[in-house]
Amino acid sequence: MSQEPIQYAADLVRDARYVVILTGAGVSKESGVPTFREAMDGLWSHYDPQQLATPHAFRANPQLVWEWYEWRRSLVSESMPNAGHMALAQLEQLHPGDILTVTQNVDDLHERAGSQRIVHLHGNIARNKCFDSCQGEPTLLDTLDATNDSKPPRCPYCGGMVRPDVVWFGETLPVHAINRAIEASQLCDVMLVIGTSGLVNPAAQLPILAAQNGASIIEVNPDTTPITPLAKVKLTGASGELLPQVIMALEV
Ligand code: BV8
Ligand code: ZN
Repeated sequence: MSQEPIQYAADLVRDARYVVILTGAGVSKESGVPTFREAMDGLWSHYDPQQLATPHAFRANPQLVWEWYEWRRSLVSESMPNAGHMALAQLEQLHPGDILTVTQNVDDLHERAGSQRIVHLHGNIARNKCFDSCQGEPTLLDTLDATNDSKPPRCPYCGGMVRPDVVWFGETLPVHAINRAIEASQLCDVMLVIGTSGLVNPAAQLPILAAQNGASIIEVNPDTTPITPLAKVKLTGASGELLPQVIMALEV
């Protein structure tokens, strides 16, 4: 890619008081974690993720949904942060002003890359909770009864089904997370929008909110998305290749 858009993006970030980094599944793709719409390869290819990631699907076929998450968890645990995650963690260190990473991803790759100021809009695939929130919402379960090999496992408090602590379609996002993301989107001068198809709401509204409040949108994505028309700078390509170039241009 020509250096021009890279340098322009770096200049916008350097001059910003408040930077929000909004990421989607694309930022984890080079770590070997399939993007959400690709998370259905092989044995899952005949399922639609939007049909599986719902409370309805879990009630109808708890073992199938549980095994899909077990498969995705194994991919996440075998993966490592890629150069894109590392560049974003470095940006958090380098940037003198406010900076916040708002992720739609349910993996912990931003944390493992060293980013510290992170909001997870859609939960965390590695965490489990009681499907019936029997001790309150969320009833997090950090230890499961290893002797009980039922799929899904059973809640130690109420015997109900255990589910992953992620936000399914048709479920509301954690109030604290979405409120913090909305406030940051209204206040930021620059929003880096990385690796998201911009199809899932309410996350997809955040770049619109930022632009309405005068922020410059920088999109990093090999494809065109509904967010592209809002972008002051479009870096077309893989985040693992482009983000390190932006960081290098920052230091110029
Ligand atoms: C809500 C956790 C209020 C689970 C996820 C009808 C009925 C009910 C609801 C709705 C409805 N119509 C609309 C809705 C709202 C619905 C919605 O938006 N649906 C859309 C899809 C039509 N949203 C909700 O239900 C939300 N809740 O609205 O509550 C409510 C309540 C009741 C009724 C109505 C409203 C909850 C949404 C959260 C869903 N949970 N994840 C799990 O992971 O299993 S969303 C899931 O999609 C992932 O979190 C993922 O991050 C997210 C978005 O996808 P992306 O991250 O963008 O990933 P994707 O694969 O799509 O794209 C990857 C991108 O990366 C691509 O652009 C690609 O080009 C790019 N890329 C590829 N390689 C690279 C790259 N980029 C950079 N570098 C690369 N190397
Ligand atoms: Zn319970």
